[in-house]
Amino acid sequence: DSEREHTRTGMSKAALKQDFLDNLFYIQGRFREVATPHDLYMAAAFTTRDRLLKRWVESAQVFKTSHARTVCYLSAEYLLGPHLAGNLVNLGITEAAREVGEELGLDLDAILEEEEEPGLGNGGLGRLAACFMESLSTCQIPAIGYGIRYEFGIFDQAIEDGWQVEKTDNWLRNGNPWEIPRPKIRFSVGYGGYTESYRDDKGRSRQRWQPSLVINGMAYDTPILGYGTANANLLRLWKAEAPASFDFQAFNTGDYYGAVYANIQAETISKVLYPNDEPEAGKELRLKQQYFFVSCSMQDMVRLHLNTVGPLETFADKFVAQLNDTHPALAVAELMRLLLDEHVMSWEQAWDITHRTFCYTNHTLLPEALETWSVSLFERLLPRHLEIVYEINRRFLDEVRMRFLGDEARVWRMSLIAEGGERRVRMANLAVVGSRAVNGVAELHSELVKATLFKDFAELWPERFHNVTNGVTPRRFMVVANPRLSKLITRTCGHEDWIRDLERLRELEAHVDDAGFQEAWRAVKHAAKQDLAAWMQQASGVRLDPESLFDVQAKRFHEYKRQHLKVLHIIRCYQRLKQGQPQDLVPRAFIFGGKAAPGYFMAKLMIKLINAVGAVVNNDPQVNGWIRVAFLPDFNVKNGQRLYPAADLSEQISLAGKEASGTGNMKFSMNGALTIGTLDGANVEIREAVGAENFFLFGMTAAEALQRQMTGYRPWELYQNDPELKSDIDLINSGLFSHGDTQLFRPLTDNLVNHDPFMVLADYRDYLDCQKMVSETYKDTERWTRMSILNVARIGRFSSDRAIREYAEHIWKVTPRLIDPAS
Ligand code: 26Y
Repeated sequence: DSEREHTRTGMSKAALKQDFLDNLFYIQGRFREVATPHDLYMAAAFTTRDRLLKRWVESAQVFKTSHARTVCYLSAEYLLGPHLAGNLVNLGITEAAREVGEELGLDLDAILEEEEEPGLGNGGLGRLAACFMESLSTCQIPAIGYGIRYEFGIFDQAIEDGWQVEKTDNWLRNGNPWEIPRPKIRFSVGYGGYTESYRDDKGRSRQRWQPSLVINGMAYDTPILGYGTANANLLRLWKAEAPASFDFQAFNTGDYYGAVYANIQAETISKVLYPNDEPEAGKELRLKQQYFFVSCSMQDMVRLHLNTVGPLETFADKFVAQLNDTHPALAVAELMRLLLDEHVMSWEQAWDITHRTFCYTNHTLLPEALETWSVSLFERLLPRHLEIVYEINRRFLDEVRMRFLGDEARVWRMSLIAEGGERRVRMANLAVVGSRAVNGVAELHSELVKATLFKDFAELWPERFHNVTNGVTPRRFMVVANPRLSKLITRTCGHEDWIRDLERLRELEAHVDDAGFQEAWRAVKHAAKQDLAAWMQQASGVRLDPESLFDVQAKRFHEYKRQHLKVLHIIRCYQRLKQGQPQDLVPRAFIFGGKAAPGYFMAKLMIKLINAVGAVVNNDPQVNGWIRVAFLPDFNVKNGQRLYPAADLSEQISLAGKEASGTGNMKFSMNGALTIGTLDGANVEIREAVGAENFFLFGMTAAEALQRQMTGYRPWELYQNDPELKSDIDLINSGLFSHGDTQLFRPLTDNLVNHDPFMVLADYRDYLDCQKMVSETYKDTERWTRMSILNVARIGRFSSDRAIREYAEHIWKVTPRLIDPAS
């Protein structure tokens, strides 16, 4: 009835309040006086969801009836972060919700704090997928995100005695109000068994796969709303389960335990996110996960096409599928299998469709991070897919041979199968061969992709290679994370349009010399620093002084990201202070956040070192007014949102050529932090955009680093010849930070002095000099403020809306499809 309709979808405070109370009553079974904070959160979430569903269902109807070309984003990770605050912003009802809360005696911020974030990703790649889903909706492009509904996401990080300790992330424990289970959207996924030839009813010889194990994937749908639009797209995540019929056989033979065990085995597949951001050789379960979600997704796309458009000949006109790194690259072989074996197409036609469907984004050049699977494992799990990969390879290598006569070395390098030693399937090569477009994630990275990793492929198919520089959504990383800054910007520009058109931040430039605006700008930053200080005190026990420079490095722990370079800087500051030379210093808080892969020993040792240095520095009254070291435990999306607004300085100090893009660099800069960074990834473009004079640049270029590596890099000579560097490293080994244990950090220091694969020592001196400049600049408050304002004013390019528009135009060839908000 229309009364009810209004309550569930109306945007007035009265409607919101009524729906909130209804949901509290009818879904949570509670009245206001006995509701727990969790009940209140659930009621708020359902009230918000009601409004999402209206937009989502209408979007789905329009997309279906208009046969809209649709982007399918295939990603093993979505690092979504909390839904509620983002959805309130995108619906434009944050203030209304706050006021309704006040009328009911409730604090909206406390309710928002209740949400357990879905951490279905490791870091940059997973968060990028989440930003892209939001921007796809904002840009009104029909899209489906496909992935895995991990029961346990990225582990929660605790710090005990300075070490990282991993705790399971039981994010579904209290229920997930944002997802809609779809028990009728289920697909079977096979593993193992054998393939056989047979003759079909027309007498043609065909191949078919008889798997030895079949499990089910069930869809769980989450609506993703755009900002200020009625467009909502679909995030469809698959949960693995045993087929219902599975247990019968076992029951008949009396094997009750076996039947239940089989169930558990099937469910294992979507149980947990692998917490690594580099492949571990031979992880069978990971290959099973990849095939699981890829198979469900491709079957779903085929089903949708048959239900709406019709014959599969036009599949690639209806869909474009974006491979988020090689993790879903099996989709190429799976679509081929579906078209060949299930839909009886010729190889030529199946390949034409498949190849026109896929595009692939590369996120790394690090050779150790490139996925390969041993042929024997691949064959055991996916025998039919291996046949298909071999056939793709055979035809592809013939093309290479024809084009480069007699160049067998090239054929060897480009093959989908690595030979020599254990034979392995190269997923990156499969992704390139199976896609019509390949892109890197920043200009430098995309150039290096063509010049190094895929050099042979770029020579064969130059037109296939693109760049799309990453971006992040300003809704989450400005409006949600930093309401004070957002309000100041809106007040200063006189409109809110910058939120959907981030280039309009440029209008701030007109105010950069306005003393009153500068003052307000500083007040916003100061308030954020106070908030962070208050939170850090209880989260880590470290007291931070909001007057000091907040110097932040927050990202996954990795040697290439060089958190240890930052540590050497801290130790240098400490030694200078102990020697009574604080002239060129300003009071600083060194703040770190980030998780290490549980099996990455060196990264975990870096975390321990930071906490060990912190324990000494923070307890030394002689330096206490000057420097502090804080480790923010459990860096995730929610905690990131606390961090970005409070940073004065953003550390982007990877060895040039190693960080594909980086996206934290953008989030910091959007919130008015200045960057100290190398010419790596998107740093290069950020510096160009904000102006070289507003960016602290140091270090070798990618070319210089390469050059130096080739001409023989000898870190021990640097160590011997720079007395300050030597004394910093020696201080670590002295046992000062380890209660006299001179061996604890040896693996780290020995590696630096003897190998230093990421050339920390080579950039040490330049980094310290650059940090001196940072301190001097910070002393000039007005200059710093101007630089900070200009960073924000010129960061508009790095909105994920811009990135999505580039993909849409150059790669996907899709156009927006407006959903009428009034319908
Ligand atoms: C193979 C598997 C274990 C695996 C899982 C996750 C491998 C890699 C990853 C994650 C990679 C990742 O996060 N890469 C980052 O992608 C960002 C988005 O493009 C870039 O900004 C960043 O430079 C890159 O390191």
